[in-house]
Amino acid sequence: RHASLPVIELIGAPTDVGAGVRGTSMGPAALRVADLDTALRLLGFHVVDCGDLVGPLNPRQPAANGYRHLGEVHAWNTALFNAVLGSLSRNALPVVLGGDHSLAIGSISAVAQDCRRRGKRLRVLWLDAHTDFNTSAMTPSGNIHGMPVACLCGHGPMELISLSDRQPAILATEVRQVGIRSVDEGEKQFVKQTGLTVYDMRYIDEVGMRATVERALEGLDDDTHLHVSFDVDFLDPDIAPGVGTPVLGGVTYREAQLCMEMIADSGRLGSVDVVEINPARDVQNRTALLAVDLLSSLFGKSTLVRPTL
Ligand code: 4U7
Ligand code: MN
Ligand code: MN
Ligand code: MN
Repeated sequence: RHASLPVIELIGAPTDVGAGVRGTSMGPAALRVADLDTALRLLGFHVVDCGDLVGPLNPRQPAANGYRHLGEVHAWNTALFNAVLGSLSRNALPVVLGGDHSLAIGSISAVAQDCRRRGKRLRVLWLDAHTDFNTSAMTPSGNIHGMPVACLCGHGPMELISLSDRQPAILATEVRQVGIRSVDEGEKQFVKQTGLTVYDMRYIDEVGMRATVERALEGLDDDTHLHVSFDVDFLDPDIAPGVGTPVLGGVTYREAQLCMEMIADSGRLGSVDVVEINPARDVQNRTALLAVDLLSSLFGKSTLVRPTL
């Protein structure tokens, strides 16, 4: 192990209460079976598996006031907020193993609070097929995993927007979204109105992944904490079938590798969510294995010593 590398703490959050399709609660186990800890240790990191958080079961209820399972989502996020804040206070690098994407409310609320305490700037890189910017007024499903970015920006129920010491937890200007290809009608208007920076699939098609990630990481300085929220439905469902909400036309294997390698090269990575893996929809744990492969690149594995471009 290298003394200069941070300790990586794996925090399992086996929940699917924020999703429409059940099964992401098996995500942490799938990532462990795919040997995430070993992959990161091979890169020289000291890895501590903190095990799984405990929270309420899925009550399988319909939406009430525009939200499904608000109380359960709140309970999981409170536990995760405390776990991530603890990890950051130990100067570790937390990797949240989801679980559905509603977990990003707790993890990023904690990251934002820690940044304020340290006087650091924050950049959130949101890798996803979806913008996750719905509110109760516009959600077509009531599923809170479609709402975390809105909640973090202060648009959501009181219990989810007030986890951290400030409201809103983050500013929309701190977020960059990459890989987007499914945005609901009302959500689209709200994204535009808010001025959220979205690099959608068409943008990637037109300028390429290299220029896209360059722009998404533009302006990072030595004092910026970079949080990567990696929803595996960012990837094309042909290579990542084990997700609850697959959308055609996603990021290819090579594009994803380049994206992860460029983030690693920035040297600013401070925390990660890997969410929405659904082993019940997967084929031979392919999606978790792919996620581990990509997380290795995110943490600095590179295949070649390459010439300067
Ligand atoms: B994910 C959806 F309607 N937008 O709100 C919704 F299409 O965390 C999907 O990105 C949300 O996987 C997907 O229910 C949430 C739907
Ligand atoms: Mn292992
Ligand atoms: Mn998502
Ligand atoms: Mn998604």
